[in-house]
Amino acid sequence: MSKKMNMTNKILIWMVAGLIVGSLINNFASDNQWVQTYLVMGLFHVVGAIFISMLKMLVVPLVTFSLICGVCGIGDISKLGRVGGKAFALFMLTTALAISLAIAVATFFAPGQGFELAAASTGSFTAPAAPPLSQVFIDLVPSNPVAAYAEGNMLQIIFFTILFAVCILMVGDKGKPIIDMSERLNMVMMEVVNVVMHVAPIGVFALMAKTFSLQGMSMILPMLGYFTVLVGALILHGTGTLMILLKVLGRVSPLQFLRKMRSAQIFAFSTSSSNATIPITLQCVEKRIGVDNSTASFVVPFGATINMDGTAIMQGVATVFIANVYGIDLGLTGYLTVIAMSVLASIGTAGVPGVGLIMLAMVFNQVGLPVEGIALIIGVDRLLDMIRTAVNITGDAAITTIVARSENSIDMAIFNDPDAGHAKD
Ligand code: DAS
Repeated sequence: MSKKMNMTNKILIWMVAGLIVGSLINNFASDNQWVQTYLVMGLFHVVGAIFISMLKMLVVPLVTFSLICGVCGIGDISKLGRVGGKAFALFMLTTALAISLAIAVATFFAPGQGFELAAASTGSFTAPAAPPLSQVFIDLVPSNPVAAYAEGNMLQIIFFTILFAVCILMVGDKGKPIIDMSERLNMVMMEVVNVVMHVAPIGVFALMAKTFSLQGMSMILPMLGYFTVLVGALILHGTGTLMILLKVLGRVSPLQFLRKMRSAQIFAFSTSSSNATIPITLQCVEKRIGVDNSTASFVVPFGATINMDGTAIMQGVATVFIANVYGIDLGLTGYLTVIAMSVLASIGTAGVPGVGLIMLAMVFNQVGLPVEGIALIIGVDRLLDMIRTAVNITGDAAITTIVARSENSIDMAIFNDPDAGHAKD
């Protein structure tokens, strides 16, 4: 273990400090105008927003250069198809397992039965128009790649960058300078990630302090049944299903994997954004777990965009909860529809804060549940979004590891070294 406290533990301590400070403010200074204006919505909000922008700033250049290196590193197009096919199949499998587990657990504990609607804070929720599935597939292809990069449209960026990188391979030696340049640019971008990691403790502190200042625990009380069942299902999936798949299919130690994924999970928890966490997930998967760039650069951004096990679990539990609250019996067909819709909905939505609620509206529309029921759970969703985003990126990294293992593109010496790839302090 390195003598100086490693960056992950430093970030963890600052995260807990932010949680404590935020909870104290919520309990003792929630009506203090000065604290709310200058500390919570001033200092904490500004520092947290700057930190999230710094993370988002990394995503497009890092994914682009990393993906070009990765695809060109894979070399043959058939392997690219194999890696993509394995990753996609595993993403769909784990999402379906996640929501099935969620529905089973929620049906067993039946949150929402005998629920006093008046007790809960019913905010308002108007579902944004969800794109039809056909449009999701049409939108995969960027009509203007520059706009896709400018807007950070991850699926379109992945589509165009892979096509561009495959064509670099096809031009043979003429493409070599582009590959060399991309490798250098990718190295620089990974160094930029290290620089950003140095401000992470402050950024995570500010995000946590603001969230817990505003989001008091009292909001949870009327929703305790929903909250505990959902957190229980998330923990079951994150430390159960995913770890069993990692052990059986990946043939690696689940405990060692979780130990190596801590910093990415802390970032995901603090930012509630799989997309913003991509640079950290990539760094963990490559430098701490030992997955080759050729696999990690493709599967990690792909997963951050289409693989959301934690979100699927929220959709499963929320569906059972709202059906119970409104006394609606969905029946087996209804739940099978929920499972299918949730898996498909996750493909077309990006990993950003709150996207789970938009997908939930799509699912409710499909099975005839009242979309306004989402207003019941909106009060506790911010905290739950943090936990399910950490599960989302854990699933992305676990599947990247499984695929890398099956392609012999993981350095097990790095995986087994507890200190490998610690972010430079
Ligand atoms: N915050 C989303 C993510 O980034 C997950 C969600 O909203 O459910 O993965």
